[in-house]
Amino acid sequence: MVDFSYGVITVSDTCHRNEAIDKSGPKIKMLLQNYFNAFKVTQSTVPDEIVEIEKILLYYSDDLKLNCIITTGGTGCAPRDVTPEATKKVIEREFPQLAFLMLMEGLRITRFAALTRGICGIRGQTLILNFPGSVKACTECFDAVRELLPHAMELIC
Ligand code: MTE
Ligand code: CU1
Repeated sequence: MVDFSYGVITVSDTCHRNEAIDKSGPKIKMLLQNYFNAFKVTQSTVPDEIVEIEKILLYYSDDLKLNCIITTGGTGCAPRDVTPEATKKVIEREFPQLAFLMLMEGLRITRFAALTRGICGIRGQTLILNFPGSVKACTECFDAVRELLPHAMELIC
């Protein structure tokens, strides 16, 4: 398998301030390592601020040129949930089918899956996916897309 590079961004005010322990970021990293033998996983935690999220997405895609970025958190409907808005600013091509697939699979498990507004898209050679913030939800989202991620990354670059 081609050696793809990944970025995992935890979007959370409390994790950024060290008031909560980030469990979802490490979980996604572990899933990437387990399923894709991913060696290159770059991780960051940023607060729920559009500018901060946008900055790290641009850095990961334009500077580090990672093949795939997965964000976790900030996708709900609370006032500070702005990850989809930040993602919308950086993507050049929308990829709503991936978000749709995650929603469809999520709905088989819980109706609460409809409470995420996460989006997916492509910037340059980087695929960007928004996952919800809980370990349960992001594991379910990963399971929904993992089979087709390598092929999608192959096509993008
Ligand atoms: N998606 C799946 N597959 N499984 C879940 O349990 N939880 C939902 C939703 N998406 C859930 C899910 C809930 S309860 C919320 S509030 C939203 O994700 C938003 O999460 P976030 O704001 O932490 O990103
Ligand atoms: Cu919720």
